[in-house]
Amino acid sequence: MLSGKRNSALQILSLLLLFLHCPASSHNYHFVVKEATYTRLCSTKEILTVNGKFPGPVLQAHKGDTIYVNVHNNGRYNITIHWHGVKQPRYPWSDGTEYITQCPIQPGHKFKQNIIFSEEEGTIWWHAHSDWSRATVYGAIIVYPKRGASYPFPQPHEEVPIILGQWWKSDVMEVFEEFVRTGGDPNVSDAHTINGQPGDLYPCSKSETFKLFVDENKAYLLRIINAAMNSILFFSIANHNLTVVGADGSYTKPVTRDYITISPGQTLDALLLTNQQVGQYYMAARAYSSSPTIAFDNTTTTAIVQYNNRNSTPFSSPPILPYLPYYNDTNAAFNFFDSLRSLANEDHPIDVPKNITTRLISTVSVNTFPCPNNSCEGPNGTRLAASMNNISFVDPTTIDILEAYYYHINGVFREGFPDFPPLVYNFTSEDLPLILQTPKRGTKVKVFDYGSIVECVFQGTSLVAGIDHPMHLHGFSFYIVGTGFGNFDQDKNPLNYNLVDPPHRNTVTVPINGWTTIRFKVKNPGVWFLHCHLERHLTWGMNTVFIVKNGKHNKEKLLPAPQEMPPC
Ligand SMILES: *[C@@H]1O[C@H](CO)[C@@H](O)[C@H](O)[C@H]1NC(C)=O
Ligand SMILES: *[C@@H]1O[C@H](CO)[C@@H](O)[C@H](O)[C@H]1NC(C)=O
Ligand SMILES: *[C@@H]1O[C@H](CO)[C@@H](O)[C@H](O)[C@H]1NC(C)=O
Ligand SMILES: *[C@@H]1O[C@H](CO)[C@@H](O)[C@H](O)[C@H]1NC(C)=O
Ligand SMILES: *[C@@H]1O[C@H](CO)[C@@H](O)[C@H](O)[C@H]1NC(C)=O
Ligand SMILES: *[C@@H]1O[C@H](CO)[C@@H](O)[C@H](O)[C@H]1NC(C)=O
Ligand SMILES: *[C@@H]1O[C@H](CO)[C@@H](O)[C@H](O)[C@H]1NC(C)=O
Ligand SMILES: *[C@@H]1O[C@H](CO)[C@@H](O)[C@H](O)[C@H]1NC(C)=O
Ligand SMILES: *[C@@H]1O[C@H](CO)[C@@H](O)[C@H](O)[C@H]1NC(C)=O
Ligand SMILES: *[C@@H]1O[C@H](CO)[C@@H](O)[C@H](O)[C@H]1NC(C)=O
Ligand SMILES: [Cu+2]
Repeated sequence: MLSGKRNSALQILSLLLLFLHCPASSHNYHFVVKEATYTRLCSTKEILTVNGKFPGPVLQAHKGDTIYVNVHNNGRYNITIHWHGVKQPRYPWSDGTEYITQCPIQPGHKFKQNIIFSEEEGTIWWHAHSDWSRATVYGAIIVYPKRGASYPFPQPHEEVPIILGQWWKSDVMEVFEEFVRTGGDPNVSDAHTINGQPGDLYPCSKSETFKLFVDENKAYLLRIINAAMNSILFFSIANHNLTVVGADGSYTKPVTRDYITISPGQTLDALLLTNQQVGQYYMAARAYSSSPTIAFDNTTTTAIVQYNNRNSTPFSSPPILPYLPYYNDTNAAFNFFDSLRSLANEDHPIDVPKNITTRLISTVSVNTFPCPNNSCEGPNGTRLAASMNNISFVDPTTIDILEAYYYHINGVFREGFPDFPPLVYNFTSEDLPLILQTPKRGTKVKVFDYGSIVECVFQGTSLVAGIDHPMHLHGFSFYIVGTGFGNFDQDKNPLNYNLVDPPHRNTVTVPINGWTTIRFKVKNPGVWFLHCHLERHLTWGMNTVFIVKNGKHNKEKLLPAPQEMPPC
């Protein structure tokens, strides 16, 4: 009798525990896009939000789930919402890229999106994908292991999204319109943010600084997202290391560092062990910016890790600032990126392509167009631009590329994005002739057969100003098999590729005046955007589109279009 009672009590307890460990995940969300009033840096303004929240709501799912988000546009701007890192197998219809996979959701309209998870597990995120609205329209997506499965690391005591962002005092839509109109550089932001807050080092920000309250000697899983528009960031916590266990929704071998580097579009899962003296410690982030000629936001955002203090005596000294690499420390930035490896164990096997069928080399360049009477605000009165293989991408305006492809509407895009730079020159030379700076405009896509095994080399150039480029591919994660400075050498560099445990990511940072090689299998039919995740470069045209044709079998074909897509 007694033992029976104890058993059922234990059962209830373990059920409770299971319930606590299995966070509630709904399958239906409502996103109401609308303006809301926020005060930062001593001034108040309207920003675009989802459900009035900034950062926006957290989506939670388990590996392989499908969830539904009904997006209502109650704001003043056209909008689309993209699920960054979600592969959406055979269903680009919900990828949410303006004029690539859908026409925008116009004010007063709505659009229901299916978020189809497959292999991704860990932290990814969602954000707006129309003009510069993603500056404030973003939030975390947490993908837990399949029900009943556990993390490939000890269960953390708590999990906390840490979303890094960028804040302009003026209306960010005006910053966007202004630099598009003048052809110059966009105004630099006034602050970086952690979970929407600039932190103690900025005026009028102290009382709202984000605080993470922790118990001693516990493990916290930080789900770190770089949602900034134009800043690659260094991030660290005073007196504490971070053990990275995942990147871009794939597990990594644990790597313990005293700082991390994270580019816009990237995510990292990192364990924080609270093994220091009870006290307050700053976490901080600031920009990595390698180009001596490009203006950037050189300010530091902070939040506070505060140990729960049983004696409740106030902390005597102010928190100390952590070590962060110097803003132009390229070695520090890439030393971190290059330290990441796929977990690649029995439970999380990887499959690095070895037998390549399709090779692609693309330059990624900043460019200029001439301007009448040199009246633009780019260098020497030009208009700034950007390109891949010398094509500056132009969005369609009458219909998106996916619908044009699916319904065979001519004249919207053209095939034939070049497999190779149209001109071979010393890509990273200090002084290149000005004639090379002017690209062509076009809406050119690259078409792949289903099942192609692709290797793609991104080659940075020093045209106008060399800089690092976080390249993001929709619909896939890829293996980063090699990277280096200078010009890619087709004979030598492949000999050093990592085909054993390369990191599996959706956004790769191409080093300043350097190159990166990615590999992936093309088994996701659809229309998938490829672009630099520095927002100004995206606006300037450092983009292209991969169209993946249907395979032979039914399971290899695009799913039918939803009944209603937003009209153009
Ligand atoms: C951008 O900066 C310039 C120079 O400081 C200023 O005149 C302009 O008003 C700014 N634009 C916006 C949209 O804030
Ligand atoms: C952080 O890592 C370094 C190198 O791995 C180690 O020397 C140091 O003791 C660690 N610090 C803490 C606080 O764990
Ligand atoms: C950025 O700030 C650091 C100190 O925080 C300073 O040493 C450096 O000169 C600044 N760099 C630029 C380009 O403003
Ligand atoms: C970084 O900038 C400083 C000046 O702020 C300069 O002295 C140093 O050479 C630069 N380092 C690199 C690697 O460019
Ligand atoms: C490599 O791919 C080619 C073309 O698809 C195929 O003929 C060949 O058998 C493959 N080799 C291996 C080792 O898989
Ligand atoms: C360029 O300048 C000339 C002479 O000042 C002027 O007549 C012409 O209208 C200008 N063109 C444009 C496009 O502004
Ligand atoms: C601007 O013009 C000068 C003189 O012709 C030239 O040396 C410089 O490279 C030009 N800069 C750009 C970015 O075009
Ligand atoms: C290319 O330019 C770089 C940087 O100026 C230089 O070091 C290198 O020697 C050049 N390579 C060739 C093949 O000219
Ligand atoms: C890009 O194309 C334009 C137009 O054909 C040409 O003038 C320019 O030199 C090309 N630049 C490169 C880097 O290929
Ligand atoms: C909003 O989208 C519609 C449909 O594509 C387009 O006609 C309109 O110009 C867009 N508005 C703005 C401000 O971009
Ligand atoms: Cu870029």
